[in-house]
Order: sequence, then C-alpha cells, then structure tokens
Amino acid sequence: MSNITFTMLKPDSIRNKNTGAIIDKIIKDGFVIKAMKFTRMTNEQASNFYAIHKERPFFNDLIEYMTSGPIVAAILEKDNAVNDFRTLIGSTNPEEAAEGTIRKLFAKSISENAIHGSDSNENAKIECDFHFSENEIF
Ligand code: IDP
Ligand code: MG
Repeated sequence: MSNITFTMLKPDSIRNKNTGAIIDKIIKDGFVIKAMKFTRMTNEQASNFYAIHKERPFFNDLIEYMTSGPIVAAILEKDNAVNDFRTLIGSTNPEEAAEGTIRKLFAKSISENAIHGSDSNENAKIECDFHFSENEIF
C-alpha cells in the first residue's frame, strides 16, 4: 500500500471553517480520496490511535484536543503518498513549516496543528484500518 496514506483534519480545522479549503488543497495536489468520513473520536479511540505518544508530557492535552470536536478522516491515494503528503502538510510545529504547507497556512500552534498525516507505509495501513472498514473504501 505504498500509494496510500491516512489523514485527519483535526478539530481546530473544523472549528475554524478550514475544512473545505484544506480538502481542496489536498485534491489539487493530486491526491485521490479513497474514503472519507466526518466523525468524532472517543477518548478510548484517540488514546489507542496515539498510543505511541503515551509517555509524552503532552499526551493528555493531545487526547483532550483530538476528542474536543468532530474530525474529517480520509484515505488518500497518490504515488509516494506518505512522503508527498508529509511534504504537503509541513512540519509538526507550524512556525517551522514551509511556506504554502497546510500547517503553515492553517495551524495555530504545535499542539493544535490542523491535520494529521501517516509517517510510514506501515502506519498508514494501520491507521486506515483503524478508521475504515473494507466496504467504506472506493
Ligand atoms: P506529527 O503529527 O507531525 O506526526 P507527532 O510527533 O507524531 O507529529 O505528534 C502527534 C501530535 O501530537 C502532533 O501533530 C501534535 O498535535 C501533538 N504534539 C506533538 N508534539 C507536541 C508538543 O511538543 N507539544 C504539544 N503537542 C504536540
Ligand atoms: Mg506522527
């Protein structure tokens, strides 16, 4: 699945009315939407999704933020999807993100940073399976 990545438009993107602009940017950058849903994660789901960060000092804030409102979750297809999408979203900290990236344009801080993108092909597969079942993928 090296041509697939997983994304979430995080709750601040929905609150700040950036959903449409961000999805437009993703499509114009050549990604094809294979699955998409508007949903809200439970505390348990968010804790499992971000389990790798369990010991980090920001973990509780991260779970609170990610469950604070709805998200848009999606599976995206493009050659070299994982790396190209990480380039499109920019650095975790928007202050360090390159001009024109989604985080530079739409993120307010390192914690509320607008969007998620998988960091490897292996995690993309895990994250797609976490949010979508086979019959939701086109
Ligand atoms: P990534 O989203 O760019 O892959 P990760 O290091 O995987 O960044 O962190 C996951 C999420 O946790 C970030 O997107 C951000 O929302 C939050 N986060 C990461 N580092 C910090 C921090 O130093 N302070 C507060 N929140 C952070
Ligand atoms: Mg990450």
